Amino acid sequence: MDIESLLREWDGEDVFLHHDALTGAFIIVAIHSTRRGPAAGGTRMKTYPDLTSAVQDALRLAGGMTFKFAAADFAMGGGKAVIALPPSFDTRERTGLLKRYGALIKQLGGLYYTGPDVGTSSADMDIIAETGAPYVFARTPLAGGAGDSGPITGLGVYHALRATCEELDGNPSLAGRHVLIQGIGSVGWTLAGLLKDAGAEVSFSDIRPEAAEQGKSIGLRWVPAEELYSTRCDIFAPCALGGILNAQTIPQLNCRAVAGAANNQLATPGDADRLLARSILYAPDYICNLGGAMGITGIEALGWTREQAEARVAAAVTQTLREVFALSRAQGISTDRAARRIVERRMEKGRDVQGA
Ligand code: PPY
Repeated sequence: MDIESLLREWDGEDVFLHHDALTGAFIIVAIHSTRRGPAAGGTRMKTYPDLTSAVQDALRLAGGMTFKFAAADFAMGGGKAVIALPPSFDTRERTGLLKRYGALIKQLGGLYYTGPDVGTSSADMDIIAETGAPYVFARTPLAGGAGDSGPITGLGVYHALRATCEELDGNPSLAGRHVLIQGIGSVGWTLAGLLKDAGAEVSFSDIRPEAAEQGKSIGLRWVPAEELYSTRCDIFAPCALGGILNAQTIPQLNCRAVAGAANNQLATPGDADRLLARSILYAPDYICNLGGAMGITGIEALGWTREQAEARVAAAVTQTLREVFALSRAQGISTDRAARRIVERRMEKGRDVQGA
């Protein structure tokens, strides 16, 4: 796929492309939908094989944000930014690049609000906000923000696992269930802790060598990467990068359900049907992981306390997943398709509310 076809086929509103001549980085800001409110979504910063894959990632992630906010029934639209670093990026250039990126956000004048994603942190949000304020979520508490979005995202994913267990056999408890987590970064780590506390058996895999020791130190069982997909477990929880549910991996899966934090887990929409055909229950990713975006924006933009945010995230994830599972069961359609129908209904409602 080339950039021209990607843009022509995209169902979003706007894409901004900026070349940062000082570093050679490309910045892509994708505004998927402002129908329900200003477009919000994190900034992903990493190197990509080429500009086309960076644009493709930005477009797909932005669409996911629209779904996430609509699923949460939240008055916010979907957007996402990608900072595609050159292969030879000098990390001493990072702060300058983030400040110039902030200036770009400022220029957009509130069309797009950013936050953290893979490759960026709350400390980075502080730097971006030096020029990009006030359109930056999840700054550090010292700078007046709500801090890391990982823990509240992880809490939402935990409730997604409970709703998934409930759908499997009527019992939401995680006690005695075997969960396999792919990636124990900020979100996976929170999830692992909550699962252990609930009495689950937790295994994990992570491509970072230091993570193996970290996980084992709290009693998680290490699974080597080559055994990851075929390991027998109750729930497989992808909490790393996207595209991992595909024609190669789905036939290997040895689990009853998939529910995790990673964005864009399905490589293609058809992979949802592949899971359905194998009777593996799939909890759509953008519902499982809506806690970060909903919780942080709720605290910062709507003045929720952390306790209120946690309660609302738990309720939004649980209720939406229950609706999705019920529709999927009633109509014999994949959970992905069911979730899209439900979200589209909420999008229509958003249009009425705002009189657009
Ligand atoms: C996501 O959920 O994928 C995000 O982009 C995280 C986010 C978005 C907006 C504010 C805070 C966190």
